[in-house]
Amino acid sequence: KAVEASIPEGQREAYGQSAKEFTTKDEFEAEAVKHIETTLARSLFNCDEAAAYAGTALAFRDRLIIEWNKTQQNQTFANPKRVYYLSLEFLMGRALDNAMLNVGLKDIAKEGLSDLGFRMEDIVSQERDAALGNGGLGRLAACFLDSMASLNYPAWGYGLRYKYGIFKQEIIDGYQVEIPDYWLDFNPWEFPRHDVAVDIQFYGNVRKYMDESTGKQVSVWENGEIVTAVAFDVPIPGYQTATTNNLRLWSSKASGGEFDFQKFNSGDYESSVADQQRAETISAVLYPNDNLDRGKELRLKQQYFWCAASLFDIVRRFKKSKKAWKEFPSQVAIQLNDTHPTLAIPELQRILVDIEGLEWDEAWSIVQNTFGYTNHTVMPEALEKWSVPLLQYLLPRHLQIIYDINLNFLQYVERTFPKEREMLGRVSIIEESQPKMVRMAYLAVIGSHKVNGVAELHSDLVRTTIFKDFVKIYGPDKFTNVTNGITPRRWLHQANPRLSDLIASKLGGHDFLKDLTMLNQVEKYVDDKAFRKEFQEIKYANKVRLAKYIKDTMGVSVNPAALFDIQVKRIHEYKRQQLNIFGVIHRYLTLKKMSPEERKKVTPRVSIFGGKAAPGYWQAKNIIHLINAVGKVVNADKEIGDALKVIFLEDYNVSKAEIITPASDISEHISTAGTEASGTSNMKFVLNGGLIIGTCDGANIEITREIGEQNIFLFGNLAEDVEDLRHAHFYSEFHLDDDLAAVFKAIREGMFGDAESFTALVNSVTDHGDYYLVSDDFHSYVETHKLIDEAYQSQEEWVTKCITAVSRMGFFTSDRCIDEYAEMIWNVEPLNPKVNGA
Ligand code: F58
Repeated sequence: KAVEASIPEGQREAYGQSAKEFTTKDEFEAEAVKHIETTLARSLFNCDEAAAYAGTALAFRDRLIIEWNKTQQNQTFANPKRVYYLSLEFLMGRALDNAMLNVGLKDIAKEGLSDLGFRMEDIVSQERDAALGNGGLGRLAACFLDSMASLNYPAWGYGLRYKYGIFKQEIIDGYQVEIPDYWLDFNPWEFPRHDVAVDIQFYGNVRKYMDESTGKQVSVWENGEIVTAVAFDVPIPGYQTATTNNLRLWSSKASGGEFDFQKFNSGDYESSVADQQRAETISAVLYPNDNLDRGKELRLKQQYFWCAASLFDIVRRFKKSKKAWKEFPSQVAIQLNDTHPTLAIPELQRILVDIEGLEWDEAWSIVQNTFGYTNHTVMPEALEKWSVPLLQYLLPRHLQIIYDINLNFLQYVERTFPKEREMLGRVSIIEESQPKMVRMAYLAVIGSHKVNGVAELHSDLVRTTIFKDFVKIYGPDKFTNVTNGITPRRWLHQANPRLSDLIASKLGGHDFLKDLTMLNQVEKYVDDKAFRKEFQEIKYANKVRLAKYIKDTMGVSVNPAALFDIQVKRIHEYKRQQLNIFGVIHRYLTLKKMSPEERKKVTPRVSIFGGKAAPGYWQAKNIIHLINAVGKVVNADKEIGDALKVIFLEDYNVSKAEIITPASDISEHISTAGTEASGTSNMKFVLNGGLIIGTCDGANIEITREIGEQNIFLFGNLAEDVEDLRHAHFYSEFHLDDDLAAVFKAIREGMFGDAESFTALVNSVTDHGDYYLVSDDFHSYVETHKLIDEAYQSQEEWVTKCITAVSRMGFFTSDRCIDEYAEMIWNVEPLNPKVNGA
């Protein structure tokens, strides 16, 4: 009814019968062919795989956009409270396979493509990854979008449309080389909205005056430079639901058109083009650092540009409803994915006070009730700070607002804790350094009503370390935990269809993909012979697929019957790929000492690594170099043969993860205790029937609790002991583990080529305090790998562990996360996609 009434009379009849959706193979083929022949202007006679991909993608895009329109209409009419997920990163990967599975038409498309002479795998792999993220944080945002749509939450993602995503990695002579990732030459999944454009201001000055009519002080931010934000919308289909949500990405362009014609006509070509390029630079590249804050001006510009455009959009949507401002937090929940969008806090305060004329306190209460903040790290080098002079220059009004927020906050603290004056300096948003710095995490805490960590241990550390004083000030309830999760649609059903189908065959269909706790019913089959056999065959087939990929891309043959030991994630000292490769060297030295007979008894291994190092992170690049150098020697050693192979997979990304994850026997999650906030690949590997070796860190702890201690290989020192150990390295005698000393000796003697290039890596342990406790944990790491070798020898026990573990992974779906956020932080409810006749 509501829909009807709002449609102009003449258009009512047409409503609902406009665009048609294909449902059969023939209809799909017709749509795909139409796109190939018209949209692409290609003849079917020279339709190659790229064209077939494009035709298929465009056919599915049409379908999605029809659902998208209905969803948005439905949300407009129902006008429920919405969630806005602000993330500077969305690591989406490929969209076609996901779209086909979510709308339930992959089989139809497969038959249709086969009619046209194509294989589904070849077509799907034509697509470039949308790689607008670095690692876990960006991928989490992508899983959350999938879950929010699948659970019918009225939710939008807001991000930046980088022209260049995370760089492509090539390995040349064992070294990482970065290649720009220009991914937009054909991207059928975005819809430019040239009509949705917002002007964003930078620089300038603040003028204050007294408004005679109201008697109020008014601040005007003026004389700035304007850059325009243009919206690009990406449809996010839910799994088996009509809900198709929106991811809105902002692209920057010069305001007032392509370039300044005034300047152009007066002969000043260069500066007119330069202005245009300067504007476009804002959304040009994703910063490739993970867990490191570098404080670059362009990064701050990106942050403000995206926050301001998103808030303008959100506020505009709210104002259409004509509700009173105090209703804002009952209509809008904004989640800050780490501190990167923290400028949204002073920006909303600015909109409410300077533009809408609200009183400071009323505005501030709206702000606090609107935002929630998710923290992803307690490591000091990753906590964002911006220099006061830079903020003063780029965003003068925001700096004033931040100072006012800080003043009010410190006055409150002083009143409440009059005897603890030394606390004021500790909790101030402004760090009294030279230059002064704005601590973004503190601003995020103060401007939000809830703060959460991403795994239990991490959330405890958040409460007891970086935000300890704030727990005292606000009470413990403001700080909470939402343990991370992953979408089982992509990370099981799409990446490992055979395992998904095996589970479905026992659970009466694929409903478990929407309620992952149903997996617990799989445990009944742990002793079922046929089930076990099929489970093992699937794992083997997935290993064969990865072995083929390794052969095709690197020319190295690996034995799929060997134990596949995988560590794929960003390269970082805290994640300790160096511990892994030192362990591999130790294994190699041990094998070399054995007789051929002895060697035959050892469980053969393939050690597989993958991951990118930030371009400026020299030590991480040394780790990559060492892994490749070791691989070169070991893989060529005839004496060793299949007993050990060492592989570094180039350019690890989401689509490669979909091939790699289902193929592990063991995967490594071995960060120094207390450093990995959660980790999410640990969940993906276990869900795909692999076991893990890990430290007591992040979500490993909860995975252990769920799947049982006997089904995981834990080792190493505990978080609570890390500080003392580090202290002891400097103030007591440093003892280097004996086996590790032998490894270092081999490296220094040049066993893996130019010893000098590995000096810094070795010295970080021997001479520079071993900050990441590699030596402290080495012995228990090596011993635990021995247990793994033994356990793998008994395949019967091994498969029991794997099946049991899979069946107990229900907790780690991102659907559970989203329900927790919705209930505990956002106070939003799902919206039935079928109401209002949509
Ligand atoms: C990751 N953070 C955590 N940050 O390291 C990981 O434990 C966690 O599982 C994941 O978030 C999801 O909660 C992470 O990926 C970044 O990459 C930032 C990128 C921008 C600069 C600062 C680090």
